[in-house]
Amino acid sequence: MPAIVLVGAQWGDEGKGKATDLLGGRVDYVVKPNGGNNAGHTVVVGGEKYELKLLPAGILSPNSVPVIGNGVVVNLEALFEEIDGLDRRGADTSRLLVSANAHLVAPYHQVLDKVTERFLGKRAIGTTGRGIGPTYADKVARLGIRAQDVFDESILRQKVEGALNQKNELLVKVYNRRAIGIDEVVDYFLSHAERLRPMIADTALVLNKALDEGKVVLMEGGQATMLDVDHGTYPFVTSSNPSAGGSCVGSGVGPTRIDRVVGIVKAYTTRVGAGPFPTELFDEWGEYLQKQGGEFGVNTGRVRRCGWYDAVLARYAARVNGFTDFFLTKLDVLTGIERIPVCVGYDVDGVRHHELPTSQTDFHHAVPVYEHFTGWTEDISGAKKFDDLPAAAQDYVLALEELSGTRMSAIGVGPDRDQTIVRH
Ligand code: 2SA
Ligand code: GDP
Ligand code: MG
Repeated sequence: MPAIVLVGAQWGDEGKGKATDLLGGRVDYVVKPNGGNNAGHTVVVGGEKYELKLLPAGILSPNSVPVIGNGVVVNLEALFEEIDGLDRRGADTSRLLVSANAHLVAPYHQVLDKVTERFLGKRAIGTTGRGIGPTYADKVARLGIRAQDVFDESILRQKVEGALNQKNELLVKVYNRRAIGIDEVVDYFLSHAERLRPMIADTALVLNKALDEGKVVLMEGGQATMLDVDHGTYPFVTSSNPSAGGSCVGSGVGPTRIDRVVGIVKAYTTRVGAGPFPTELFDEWGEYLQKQGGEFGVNTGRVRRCGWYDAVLARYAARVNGFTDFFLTKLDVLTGIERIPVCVGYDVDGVRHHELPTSQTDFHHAVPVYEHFTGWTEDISGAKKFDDLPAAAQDYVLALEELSGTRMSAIGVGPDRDQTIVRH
């Protein structure tokens, strides 16, 4: 039986949380394969709003087992805080599994994230400040601390010492900060070990066995394609691989087991943090989308930059992820706009581009070429079927489908779980 992958097609906050939650009722395992508590997923169930950061949105589906995969970086304090918050609201978090191989965010990673950003000045990435980049950097440099390490004090101490030798050099000599003591870090990890112990599993084994038994596994990518460290707008990216391939690496589920890859795409575009964004709006329309769409970071509260739908970007995402279909979200936010622009190409210094420019410098200078579509004024938030949408809204969706090159199988018309049109 199949594994399904959900991937953000733009710069994040497309509504992946809602999409997971919607599919979660029909799946047995929901896995988070990448990212950490930099993510922010809002799920609205029966008018009740949940904001998830580190946990997969599938934690709200009572019939599925939520899994934190090996590709995730886990901040233990944030994990337990989030679990406590959900427990207080009556959600059942007892099924959660955490990969023994997931890397842990250490207190020094957060310090480094913040000082590095400050030192970058104008070139800052605009990270969430959660220590995500430095934790992944240590993983690749083989200086990381994994979840399983907190159960062996002597190994833990050796690893912390190794990491701190390097970090303290940097903190003290380059950043003029105080050195961090080994004991304080070791004690921090040990203080969380017993609570973590029952959650730890060989999650790749669990997931592959489940697939063998015909169960359905959903992989919920964090962040998005354009924030992918390989396929995004480097260096203005996160430090993991949110694209579909990253789901395999971050979960231990091989590509041959996946039979559906859904791209979550917003009916317009947003971005948090720095970096190129060709369709960004600096006029009253940007403010309009920001207000109507409630575009604030779930995690940091930052105002999201807003712009029109970029079909070149959507096509790029469809290509690098191999999307089988798109889930189009927030169509309702466009209600009331007379003529809706959609970017169909870029002009870079007089040269027309139909695909993303190879050079990042060109992408920085890309001026969008727009086609305009007739808008609608009818309230669409109660639409249940595609035919319930006004003709102009149907045409807009069909045009996006055509321009983006992939079928739009579901359409979001409001934040609630039920406000979704599924096209058969
Ligand atoms: P980091 O912290 O190292 O991952 O930051 C690197 C870049 O990745 C962006 N990024 C995000 N963009 C959108 N949404 C994210 N999650 C939160 C949300 C964001 C928030 O869902 O609202 O609350 O601000 C997210 N996480 C990382 C980040 O902005 C940097 O550009
Ligand atoms: P994620 O990071 O991709 O999970 O997305 P976020 O939760 O950060 O941001 C998406 C926001 O859009 C959340 O506030 C959702 O409740 C909301 N949302 C999702 N789908 C829809 C939709 O179809 N219409 C409207 N109006 N809001 C939606
Ligand atoms: Mg988000």
